[in-house]
Amino acid sequence: MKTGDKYIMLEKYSELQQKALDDPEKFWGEQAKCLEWDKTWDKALDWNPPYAKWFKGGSLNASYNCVDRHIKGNRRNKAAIICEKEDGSCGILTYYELYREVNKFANVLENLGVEKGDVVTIYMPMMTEAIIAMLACSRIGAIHNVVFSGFSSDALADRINDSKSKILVTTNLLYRRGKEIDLKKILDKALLNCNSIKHVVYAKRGIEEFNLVSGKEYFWDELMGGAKSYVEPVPVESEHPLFILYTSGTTGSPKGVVHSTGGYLTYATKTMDWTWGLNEMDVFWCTADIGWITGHTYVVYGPLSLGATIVLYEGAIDYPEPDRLWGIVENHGVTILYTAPTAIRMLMMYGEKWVNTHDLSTLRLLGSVGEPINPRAWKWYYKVIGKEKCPICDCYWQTETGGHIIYPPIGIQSVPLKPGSATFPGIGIDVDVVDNEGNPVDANVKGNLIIKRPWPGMLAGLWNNDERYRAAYWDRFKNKFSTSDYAIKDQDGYIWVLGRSDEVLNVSGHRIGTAELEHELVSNKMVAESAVVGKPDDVKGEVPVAFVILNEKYRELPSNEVKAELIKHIRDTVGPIGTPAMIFFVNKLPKTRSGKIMRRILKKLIMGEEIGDVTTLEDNTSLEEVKKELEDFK
Ligand code: 6R9
Repeated sequence: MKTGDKYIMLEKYSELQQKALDDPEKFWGEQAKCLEWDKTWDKALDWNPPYAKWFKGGSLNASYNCVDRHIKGNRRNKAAIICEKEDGSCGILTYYELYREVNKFANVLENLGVEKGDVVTIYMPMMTEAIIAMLACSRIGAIHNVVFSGFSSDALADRINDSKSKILVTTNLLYRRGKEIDLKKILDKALLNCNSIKHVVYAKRGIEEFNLVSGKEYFWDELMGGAKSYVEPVPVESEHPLFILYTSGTTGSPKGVVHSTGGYLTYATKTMDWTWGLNEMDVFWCTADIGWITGHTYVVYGPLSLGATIVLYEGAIDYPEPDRLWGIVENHGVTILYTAPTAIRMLMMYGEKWVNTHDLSTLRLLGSVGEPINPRAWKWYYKVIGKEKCPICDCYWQTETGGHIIYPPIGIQSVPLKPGSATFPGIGIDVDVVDNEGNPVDANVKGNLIIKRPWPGMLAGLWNNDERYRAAYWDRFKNKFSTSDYAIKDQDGYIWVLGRSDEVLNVSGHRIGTAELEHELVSNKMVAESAVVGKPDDVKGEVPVAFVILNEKYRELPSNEVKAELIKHIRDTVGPIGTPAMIFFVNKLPKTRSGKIMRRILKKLIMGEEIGDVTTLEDNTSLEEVKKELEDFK
């Protein structure tokens, strides 16, 4: 590897990478020994494109690997989870305590009739019970389906129905910015449309009493009171699904990404180690919500499999004051902080004075994930937070990849960093940047980021949707994995991820399909047609902007009222993260002659850029109209 005229000596990384790519089966077979297996596999990789079976013939249990094996040794009384709530209250769960809770809740699930292969939906904020429920599912071979607690009733109902989930584990209240949010109301509405749900378990909070449907709904505490303290972990086949996690796609409804037990857990554990090089003194804080993949891999499975101490914080990171996050780092002695560029930009906006009242000297590594980090935020993070002593680990990956796939392997050796680049392909990850025909592009030329061979963390499939699995990831580049991201490889081999090449927005690091938002907008009786595009935003990275054609009879209504109604509608159907930052009313949308909305043009108009070639446009008046709306807005 070369940088300018200096050669970068990444011997350890290069050596491992060579081994991994020369003989992947042997390499990954050796890596999988980081876990305890009930039965060793017959074959490390069975690749039948586009399906990979990792560690075929082997069996293991994820909860055993995340709790039982630690309590047998020195980590028995080590803090597993330091949990802090927004009101300042704080608790610690040791590995032994976590073990007991997981066992008891596994028994609760058994008593409710949950069996291996059943789907359990978990709709909870960052409370320890959510992690306990996840691990309890894996203990008995049930498949968890965590739904982000900020999602609306419709989004929750869709995910329950698509996964045919039998059980819902949840709570009645959310605490956010000093307020109590009534989750029960959202749940009641969702449950009206969820026939597969047989039982609901509420980890009740607050003083408000509420009635339960007898024989169907229960309180967590009551069930735990009568539960057995030990449940034998069920060894499952390596390919057995550990979880489903829904994520936005280019078209239609969200996709149920399925991750297997053996491959996923091996990859989560190894990338955790290769990225951060954890030691027993570390306090690891990944601020991602467990409703996203980052929460699955780097709040729960990666750290707990390695026996680390994690911080779990439920609340806003700038509440009650803008220094909340820094206070948590100081109070718990966080050594590794892993957060998103959107959070960094927001905290940067508040200014250094909020940082400098805190002792952040425990920090040794700083992570970034969710979107490309802009150099200004990178430098602030590096200088003001890390005091130029902590490397920035910019980790690129996706729900589908299970763990980091482009990241600086700092756990192995130090790496010269370039602000804005996630550096090199991860160990065992064979990436390339190619043109639309699949031919590699030259250095510094933008292309599509693909992965040329399987890796253990890759998704096992889409829940009950093989056709979509092939179409979304494997067809375009003939059995090579398409990430749907644009990237550049520079002259030194550094990869720069530039953003999505499809119709998916990245709002505060969260994926939202424009198709999903458009679908919900037109489900409102006032809307005839809509087009949603992303607009760059200083803090959130990107925000949705909607162009809407109203049905005739609603056109005379005051536009502010209609806007408010549509925003409410999106909040109710998609959730607050989908809220359009702007809504424009038009009579026509720019379309191709074949009737496809030209979002590319709308985007350019919003950005004030040259529109370029519009020969395929059906009718120019639509453009003039959109331009006028935007002008009026200014
Ligand atoms: C982990 C996660 C995936 C999309 C991905 C890409 C963007 C994530 C990034 C990044 C540049 C990084 N992305 N990390 N882009 N640099 N370090 O966020 O998963 O929610 O599935 O989103 O996020 O566009 O395709 P997910």
